[in-house]
Amino acid sequence: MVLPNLSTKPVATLCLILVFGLGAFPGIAAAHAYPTREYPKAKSVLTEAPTKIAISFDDPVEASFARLQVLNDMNTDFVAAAPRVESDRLTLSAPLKRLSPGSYRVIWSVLAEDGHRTKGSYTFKIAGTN
Ligand SMILES: [Cu+2]
Repeated sequence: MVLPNLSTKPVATLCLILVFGLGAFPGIAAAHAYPTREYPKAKSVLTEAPTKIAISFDDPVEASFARLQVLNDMNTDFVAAAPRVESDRLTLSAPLKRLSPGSYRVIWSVLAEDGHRTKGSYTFKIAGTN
């Protein structure tokens, strides 16, 4: 017989650390959503401007509580419409306005189905003369 031992699972441990760290009630923390894939990729240098941004997570995310920004160095947001969750329920995406060569910072925040919010940011570049 195999008894489940949550304390040996990194995800569950992380979840508990975050729950206690934020002072939230200690519930059963099952499924924080963390990114598994990003487009454009973090720290990538693109030769053509992407027309959309997409981040996939390891657990389903709620569209209505998702936030997504793509900021240039003047803090102008180039996300063209409210982000939506694709049919896989894991991928958050949004169309982008026309991006010029330069550096961009992606800032995201999502609510997983276990009610826990995760957030993060990363940068990418578009090569070219600017
Ligand atoms: Cu969680």
